[in-house]
Amino acid sequence: MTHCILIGAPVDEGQRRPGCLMGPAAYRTAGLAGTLAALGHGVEDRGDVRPAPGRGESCANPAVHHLPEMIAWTEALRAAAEAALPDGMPIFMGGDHALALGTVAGVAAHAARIGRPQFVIWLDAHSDFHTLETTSSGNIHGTPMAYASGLPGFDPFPPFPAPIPGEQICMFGIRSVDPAEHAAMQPTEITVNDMRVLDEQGIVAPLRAFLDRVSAADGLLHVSLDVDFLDPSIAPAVGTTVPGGTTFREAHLVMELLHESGLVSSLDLVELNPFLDERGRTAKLMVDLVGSLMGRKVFDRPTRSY
Ligand code: 6HN
Ligand code: MN
Ligand code: MN
Ligand code: MN
Repeated sequence: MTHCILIGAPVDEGQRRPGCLMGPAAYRTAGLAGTLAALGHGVEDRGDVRPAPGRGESCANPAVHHLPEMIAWTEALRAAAEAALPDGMPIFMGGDHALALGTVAGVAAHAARIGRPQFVIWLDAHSDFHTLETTSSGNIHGTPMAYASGLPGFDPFPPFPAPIPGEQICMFGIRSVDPAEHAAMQPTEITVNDMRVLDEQGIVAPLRAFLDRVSAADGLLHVSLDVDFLDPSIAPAVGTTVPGGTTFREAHLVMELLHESGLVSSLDLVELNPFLDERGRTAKLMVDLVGSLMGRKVFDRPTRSY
């Protein structure tokens, strides 16, 4: 059984539609702790992270929004991740996806400290591969994967502690990539399983191929789950809906396979905007997906061993 450490990350400054700051409260209301406890896990809620005040940093791109606040969040969340990892599996309850600048920095620093490779699985409609220089929306939630890859263009931020090689990053569900992100990803070895790949091959083969690599390398695996990975028809509570997302069963299957792998060491739940939800259905679906990730299954059957 896993010691699950819930960490609220009410980040709202990575985009412009207020509401993600209510995410941690929505996950608590939807019963995340009880779901984990019912599966036999230990649960500790460390409350919400509070960043220091911003220090007024600026950058050359005038579009960039809430830069000082996001630097402060990045520092605070990195510290929270590093503090939690020796004790158990942190589950970061967002908050918009800009929180991943901090959480992924923290997990990468921890992995480097203990001498294991850090892998990342990015479940998202978007590649989130802008830098502060290329973003035209100026929304920092569109940047965490470029930061984690060690790209230049993040000058006012602390340097990313241990940049994650592209071979250790796998994206699923992708269906909205801006031209500058596309260009920046070209030279990398990141595996981009866009919706076309999932339509053609299904989700099982590409996911197992990646999990086999994590396992062979004795890696740690960070999962970053953006609500917009899911089709908007089942998950309306997100500010950046894109049609053509994963179905209810595809999403659960991803979670079930991740559980079966035994490889997941940390988790982000991001972009839930409870203000846009319909009677809590998106929050409840996200909690149910965490249930599948943490071992809930309909029927016990022999599982694949990694
Ligand atoms: N997310 N590429 C768009 C932008 O504004 O940079 C959308 C970003 C979405 C961010 O998925 O967390
Ligand atoms: Mn704002
Ligand atoms: Mn995202
Ligand atoms: Mn997204």
